[in-house]
Amino acid sequence: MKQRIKIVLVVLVFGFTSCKQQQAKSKEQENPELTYDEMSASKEKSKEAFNDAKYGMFIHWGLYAIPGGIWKGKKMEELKGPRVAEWIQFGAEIPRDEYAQLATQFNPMEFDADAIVKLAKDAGMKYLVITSKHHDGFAMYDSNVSKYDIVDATPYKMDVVKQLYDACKEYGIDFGLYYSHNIDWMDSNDSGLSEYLAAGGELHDRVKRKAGVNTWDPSPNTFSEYLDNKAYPQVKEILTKFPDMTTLWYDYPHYVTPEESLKFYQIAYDLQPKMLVNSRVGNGLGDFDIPGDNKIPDDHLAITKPWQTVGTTNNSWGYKSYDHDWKSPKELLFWLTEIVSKGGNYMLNIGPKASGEVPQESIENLVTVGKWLNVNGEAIYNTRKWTTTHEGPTKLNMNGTHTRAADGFKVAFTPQDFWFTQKDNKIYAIALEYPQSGKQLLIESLSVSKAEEIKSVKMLGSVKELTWKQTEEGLELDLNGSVSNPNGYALEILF
Ligand code: FHN
Repeated sequence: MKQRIKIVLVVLVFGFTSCKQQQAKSKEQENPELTYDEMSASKEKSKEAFNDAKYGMFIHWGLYAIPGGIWKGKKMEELKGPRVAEWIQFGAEIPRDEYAQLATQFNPMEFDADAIVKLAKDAGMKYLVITSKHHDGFAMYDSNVSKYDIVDATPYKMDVVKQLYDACKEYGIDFGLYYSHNIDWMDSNDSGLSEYLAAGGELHDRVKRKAGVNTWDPSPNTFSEYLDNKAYPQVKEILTKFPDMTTLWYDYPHYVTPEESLKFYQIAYDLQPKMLVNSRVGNGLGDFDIPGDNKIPDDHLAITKPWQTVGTTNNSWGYKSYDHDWKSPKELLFWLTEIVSKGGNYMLNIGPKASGEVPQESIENLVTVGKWLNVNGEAIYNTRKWTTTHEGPTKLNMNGTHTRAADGFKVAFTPQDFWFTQKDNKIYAIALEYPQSGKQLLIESLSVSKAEEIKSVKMLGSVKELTWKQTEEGLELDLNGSVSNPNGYALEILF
């Protein structure tokens, strides 16, 4: 009898153990520790949607809109560091307590989230990303991690990020957030520069200049304490408060370690596994690349990830009261078509004033581009790059915010300038200028030897018949006076 009880006990213990192991295994199978590559590879559907969207709104808004680029009579150009207005605390070396006093003046009663999201829609933009916390460390949402935020520290007392999130959900615009994870002039001490150097970080120019580092009034805590007590918890809270995001846009990762970059990526994946994280999470990670601010890559064929150019409507991200160098609709259309013809996304920024109003010039130019997209959007959205990106005499190299600000934009496109995109059995040829009436056009990239046999050619938004012939020289074309939009047109070429 004893022997039988013993056997039963052994069977029971074995059964219990293996059941536990099975549970553990199934739990493990449910949440296996994925590698970074596996996490990123699991987002293919989101990457395709990103590549379809093509065009979005960036919003830089914070306490820096109050000075608007001028501090105690000095303009950004008279201060150290970048000329962009959101860097004013760095440029003027404003002590943390003095800068934080700006919060007591921040009361943007003109802010209208619905109007901004409707502007994005009217502009033809498919997504929106706003700064939840920029380098100054001030949160534009109601943070439970830090009271240095728009609800707890200002007379306005409302959460503008939540208002925009809700408006995006209502009007069908995808929502994303920007978060400055490395640089925080209020709480990140030296932003990890000393750890970076101690770990043998490369002593390149930016490091030598201590770029972005609060050297004038650093917080007393360590950088690790900043990460553990502010950055990681705030990223978790924004991904929890705003649970349906398409992108998380980290920025300026110059002193974070590979382990820290991976942790910021992992936090995002754990909370919103379908959401894309940009490459400025740092150290080579990220689901989509950022070639640079106001920079269109020439080596786009070498970019293996989805990519996005971010641009300004004038030459500053944050509101800069005296920067009136607004990009015209024609210039903005150039940026969009050049970027999309190379297979990229364009995220174009607005910098609301301290009042919450969007500069009128931004609104007008974005709406004009939106009217062009109303007619020609089929040549932009959901397309992919073709074998040729551009044909014609106007070659431009857009190489950064500073150079665009210095050089201006005095470009005259010609009717012979064409940018190309493709979708299924269609090629689109986009032109920003019409030919003189009666003037024939020749699109050499569409010759019989360079392209398949063309079945039809039409101008989007026009019902007028075009006269065309495909020859060894190219596609010979007469628009017969067709006009679809004053800022240019798109041809749909069917094969
Ligand atoms: O330093 C920031 C800057 O203020 C702005 O946010 C841009 C936007 O891409 N990112 C950093 C500079 O590249």
